[in-house]
Amino acid sequence: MSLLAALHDDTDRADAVTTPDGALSRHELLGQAAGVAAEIAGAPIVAVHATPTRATVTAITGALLAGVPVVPVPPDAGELERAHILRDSGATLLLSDDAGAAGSPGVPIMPLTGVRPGSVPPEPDAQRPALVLYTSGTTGLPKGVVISRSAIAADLDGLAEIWQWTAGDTLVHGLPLYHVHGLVLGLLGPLRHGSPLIHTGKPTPQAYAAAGGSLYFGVPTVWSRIAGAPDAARALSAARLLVSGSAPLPVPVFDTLLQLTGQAPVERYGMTETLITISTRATGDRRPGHVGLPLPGVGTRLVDESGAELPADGATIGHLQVNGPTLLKGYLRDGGLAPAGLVDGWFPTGDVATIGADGWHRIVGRASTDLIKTGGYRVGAGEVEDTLLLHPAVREAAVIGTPHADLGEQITAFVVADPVSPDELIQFVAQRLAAHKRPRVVHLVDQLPRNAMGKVQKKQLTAG
Ligand code: MCA
Ligand code: AMP
Repeated sequence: MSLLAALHDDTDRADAVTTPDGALSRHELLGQAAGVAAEIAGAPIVAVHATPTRATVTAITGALLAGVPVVPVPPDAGELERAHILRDSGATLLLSDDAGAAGSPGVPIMPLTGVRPGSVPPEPDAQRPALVLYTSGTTGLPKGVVISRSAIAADLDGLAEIWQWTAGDTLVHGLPLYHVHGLVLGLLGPLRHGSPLIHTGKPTPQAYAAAGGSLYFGVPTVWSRIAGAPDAARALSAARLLVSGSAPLPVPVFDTLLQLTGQAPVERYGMTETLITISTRATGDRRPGHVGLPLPGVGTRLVDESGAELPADGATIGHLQVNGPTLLKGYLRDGGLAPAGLVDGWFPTGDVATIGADGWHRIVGRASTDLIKTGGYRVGAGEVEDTLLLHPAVREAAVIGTPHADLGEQITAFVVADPVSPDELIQFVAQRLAAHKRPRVVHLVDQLPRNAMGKVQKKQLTAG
């Protein structure tokens, strides 16, 4: 079956994808995307300026039809981050109709206006890379995660099975089209399963309420804002499934949504490197604070620091590892494919969890304090620290996530510096990295707490 199976039934002239700038039927999307595919055929990899627009949807779809891997570039990526993504990925073209898109030397911008509809090329090999998604590690610049077409197909089919996701659904979300959540589930899902997509632009409670869908995706910050807008929440009562993921859904938000909409949210867990691996089902239990059972074909286990397997007794906390058909092919490094970091075929997620005797999973948190989740975005402390250190006044920097009612965690920086204002440092980071990576709070301090080895003691910063 082709990756974007439902798209190939282009007899349907109804709107398949609606973005804030207009709608595309399957017929229009397939024709225009096939035209893009013809233009870029043979390119090693293309970048797409990933705004929630018809042009972005057409560009990504065209590259997938052509079998050319796509690297989506966040539209708000600062200059440092954009240059890194374009250079590191080896992209030879940046597809965009947006006047605000910026290429870089050697990466010209290819507009889509004027591309003529084409005929659909043969389906590329399922093992080919489909996407290269840049995501933060604990240190250094973001890494390109290489995701195959077969991993995406397996994940979307698993989700269709357990969520009873069909062409009869209308999916609504307002998530960015450059991460797994908004792009793989939120765009490729509808193109595979045939459910129309309504992208709301900014995911406000009012936009979700007005969209009238059956299936809604959101990160916990989105659901928390909806829970705080009772009229909007009540308008979602008629939906079939409200799905939350990308970060822990606070129990009070779960409870308020249940109370206002009459239905408990479906929680699911995943990573850029593994796609979605664990989820609550459409039928059966939904338990606050729990993410449910592995997807069909996915294995999970808990291990201790030495790698020894731990019991699934609902109480023992261990490092979560996953395996199955949805794992990454590897990381992009030096123009080639570097190993995926599997341990005996298992991917170490970096999350700590419990698994009950009944197979239910609870994500307890992350093993490292150096990966922060803010508004559902994964941000590496090291990348923000390295950027702060580029400022001439900054001598030392330590970045942590601190609890935040709306965002889950907020980025908080502790900085030793010559005279400089916190605001200048926040703007300095915002210019270089994506907007959500800038610290919300900068504490100027005389020194950072260090141990005898000179290593910064971040736990003491949290306490302070
Ligand atoms: C942000 N702002 C700031 C600062 N930071 N202003 C001053 N100082 C700062 N430090 C600005 C923003 O630019 C924005 O301005 C305004 O403050 C509000 O920002 P914010 O509070 O962040 O809210 P928001 O812009 O409304 O965004 C909330 C959001 C967003 C819509 C929930 O965080 C989001 O789209 N999250 C989704 C992330 C996601 O898709 N993750 C999936 C990863 P202005 O209003 O002017 O713009 S994939 C994944 O995790 C796995 C696979 C999985 O399981 O899904
Ligand atoms: P990313 O690679 O940006 O997709 O981030 C993946 C990380 O998000 C995981 O390793 C988890 O820490 C976190 N995450 C995703 N979904 C959930 C969830 N439902 N509950 C708790 N944490 C989650």
